[in-house]
Formats: sequence, C-alpha cells, structure tokens
Amino acid sequence: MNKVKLQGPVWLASDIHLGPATPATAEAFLGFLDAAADEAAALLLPGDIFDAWIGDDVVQVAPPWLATALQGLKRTAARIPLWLGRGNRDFLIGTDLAHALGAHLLSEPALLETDYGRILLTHGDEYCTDDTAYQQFRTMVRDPRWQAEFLAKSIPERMTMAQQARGESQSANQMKSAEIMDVNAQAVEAAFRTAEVNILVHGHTHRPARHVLEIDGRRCERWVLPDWECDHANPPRGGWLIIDRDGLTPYDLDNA
Ligand code: LP5
Ligand code: MN
Repeated sequence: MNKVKLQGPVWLASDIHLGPATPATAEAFLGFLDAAADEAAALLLPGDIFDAWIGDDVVQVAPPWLATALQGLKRTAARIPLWLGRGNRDFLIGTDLAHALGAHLLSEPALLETDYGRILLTHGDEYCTDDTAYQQFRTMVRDPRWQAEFLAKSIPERMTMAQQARGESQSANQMKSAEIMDVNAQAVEAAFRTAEVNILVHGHTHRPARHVLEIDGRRCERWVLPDWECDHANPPRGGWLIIDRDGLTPYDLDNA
C-alpha cells in the first residue's frame, strides 16, 4: 500500500468517465484541472477517469478528445503532484501513462497522510462484494496473465471488446438491485480495521455522501465521491472533495 505524504489542500475527484461521447464533461473537467493547478497542493484521481482504458499504448495514437484530455492532465502534473488511481473502467492504466503525463500511480488502496490526518483512498469497487458477477469479472481482468493476453491484441480488437463489455455491463446492471451494486458493510468495516484509519474516501457507486459509522467504538466516516456527467444529465453533475487542515469539504460542479 502506498503511503502518500501530502501537505496543503488536496483535491480529489473520480468517475469522470472521459470518452469520445462526452465533450461537455471533458470541458468541465479541463476547467477543474486548471483550477486544481492554481489552488491545490496536489490532485488525486482515484479511478474511472476514463470511460474505458484499453492500454497505455493508445497514447501513441490518441484521437483528438483523448489528446486534449491528456494535455490537460499533463499541464496540471507539471504544476502540482498528480496521482492517478485505477478504477473498474481504467484498471489497465500503467506506468507508461503515468510517465507520459508526469503523474504518479496510487496503490489500491492508498494511505494518505494529510493535514487532517490519515485517510484511506481507493476506487471502491472492491467493496461491492454482494455483486458476485462483477467480482468474478474483476478477478478475471485483474489477473496479470489475462491482462498480458488482452494487451497483446490489436487496438481495434481491444476497442471492440471494451465496447462489448460496456454493453454487457449496462444490461447486467439493469437487472441488479441498487443494494447489490452498493458497498458491502462488512467489506467497508474490514477496510477501516486493516488500515487503522477513521476516514475512508472512495468513488465508484455514484452515490455521493458522507456516512458516519461506529466501528469498534471508533467514530468513522466514509466519504463517497460523485460521478461526472455533463452531456446526458440535466442538470449536469460532477464534483470533488477538498481535504485541508479543517477537514473534508465537498464541492459541486454546479455551484462551484
Ligand atoms: O462500469 P459500470 O458502471 O457500467 O458497472 C460496473 C461493473 N461493470 C464493469 C465492466 C466495465 O464497465 C467494462 C468496461 C471495462 C473497459 C476496460 C477495458 C477493456 C476490458 C475488456 C473486457 C473484456 O466494471 C458492473 C457493476 C457496477 O459497476 C456496480 O458496481 O455491477 O459489473 C458488471 O456489470 C459485471 C457483469 O455483471 C458481468 C460481466 C459483464 C462483462 C462481460 C465481458 C464480456 C466481454 C466480451 C468481450 C469479447
Ligand atoms: Mn467505477
């Protein structure tokens, strides 16, 4: 597990799901990246930055939407430390992308040492243990052998597979209950105990909230980051969290 020492205000955002079909979301995110470079001491993006990431070699042949997003990330990384985490859509982000951007990779989970104390940060899909179909899929795609085989395929082949997987995921999700797709309480408790922290931040579930829990007599907080959608949602949504010496503060894209 990475220990990330951070001083000054830290900005966090996840589940932006950048892709070819979401120009308004990309524009909002690029504005956010510039604001972070001006005001934050570090920017942490714990996963699902991209709608689907099929391998770092796409950087070599980036279509315009991706080239613009990468330029934005690189511009920010040149001014403040940028940390990238991996989500269930972009688990194939690797050291080549980090290197190309001048960014760092977050472990899963990562232990942040902030001005407000120790905070555990991760994407969050690992806590959705009631969703057994997803956990099976996760085990498959996190296997280094599966990844090596997938990455050996051509880019067009990988793009087709990613589109197919997105389609299957969307139809599978329509059949699942909201509870199954949320985090499992025991999995969350185990994370607090193992890391010995009182604060956990994650994304993935698209249910932004601050949950207060009591674990072994300790008061713990689980903060959930929102997803971003400015193209197909009215009003547009998105947001981030700022951690400074006074605590954690959520910000909405709408009234930022
Ligand atoms: O992503 P989202 O929000 O829709 O749902 C997630 C879980 N789904 C996923 C799958 C991804 O969306 C797929 C895109 C990944 C692209 C990455 C690179 C390419 C990899 C190619 C893989 C073959 O993460 C969803 C959860 C939900 O979050 C809430 O937690 O429920 O889980 C599922 O939908 C899993 C399904 O239940 C079962 C698996 C469907 C995928 C089947 C793959 C078929 C591949 C065919 C390729 C030839
Ligand atoms: Mn996710």
